[in-house]
Amino acid sequence: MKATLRWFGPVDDSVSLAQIRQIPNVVGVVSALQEIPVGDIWPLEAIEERKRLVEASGLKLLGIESVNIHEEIKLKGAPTQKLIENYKECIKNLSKAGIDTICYNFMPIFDWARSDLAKDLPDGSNVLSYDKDLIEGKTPEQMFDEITSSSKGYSLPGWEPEKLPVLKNLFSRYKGVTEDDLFENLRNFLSQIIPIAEEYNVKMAIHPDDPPWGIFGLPRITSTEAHLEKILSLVDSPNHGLTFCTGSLGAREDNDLPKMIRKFGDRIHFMHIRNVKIHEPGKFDEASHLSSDGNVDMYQVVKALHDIKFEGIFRPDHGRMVWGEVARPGYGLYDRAMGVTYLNGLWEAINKENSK
Ligand code: DNO
Repeated sequence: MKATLRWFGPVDDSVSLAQIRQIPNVVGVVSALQEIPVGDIWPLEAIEERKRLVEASGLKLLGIESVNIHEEIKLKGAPTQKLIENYKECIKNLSKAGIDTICYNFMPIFDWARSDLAKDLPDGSNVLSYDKDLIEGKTPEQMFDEITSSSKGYSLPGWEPEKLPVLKNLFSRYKGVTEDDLFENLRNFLSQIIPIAEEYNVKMAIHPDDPPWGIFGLPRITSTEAHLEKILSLVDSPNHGLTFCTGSLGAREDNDLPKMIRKFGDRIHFMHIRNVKIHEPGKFDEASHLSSDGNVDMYQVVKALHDIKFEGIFRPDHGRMVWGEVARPGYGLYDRAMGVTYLNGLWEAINKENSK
């Protein structure tokens, strides 16, 4: 498997490509043009420019995280068809620039959600954390305000400020939208874009819900093994696969991650690997990557990946803020570098054990 880090580009990341280049075995980054409004076509020149920048550092641009899906597509509103055509153009342009993996999600309104972006831990580090009681006590607007105002000035993909003024309207439009409706809207999207992904040799990789349960009464369809199985069956194509995020899925104890990895096998195109410490259902902190710091058994996760001969890209996912680092919540350098190094160690050990 190929190790990458997520990199938010030259003006919106505290971590440089030169720093990433020095982490052992990290061969590339995944990135995005988050300055382009959701729903617009990504111009080929802008993609190539980002690629040139990455390659000049000695790294490769190994995937896009994310080309976000416009809310109208999820709602199958009037402009859906035009927006799907735009999405197809993005796929084509990314393919022309040599990109073969695209991550996206189909979560209504909010991407990931947390009740605290910097919860202090006893060891002096801080982490992103989720407490359903705190979330349920807020209005969506309050949560939106709190999250965007704790971003330390960095953009938070999925939390674009232009969403705030239309939040109420979006919520009213999701009233009555069931999980089945959302599955159908996803099917409508996939049935049109996967043929293009096939033609252009691009692997589409849907990211799970984070947290993996409904929030504010919105439908969620990417939280469990059964959900992912259903999603994969919507369109039967190797180009329609998963971003398997152990931190998102792992916040539910009924998700057996190693079993799911073995089951979904070569439909997994991208791995996000991180740990979570579950306090009780609906309450968790993000943790260091180490198995004993959380509920995800990293050895079993990496072993399952080894068993399926996973050759796709992976990235250590969110890290804690340690050593006084100031960075976008979840995306500092130090803890992610420790995380990926630990994962490389597990992979090496399992690999050597198996080749005896
Ligand atoms: C959080 C990320 C997600 C992910 C999107 C994929 O930090 O893992 O925001 O990028 O859900 O579209």
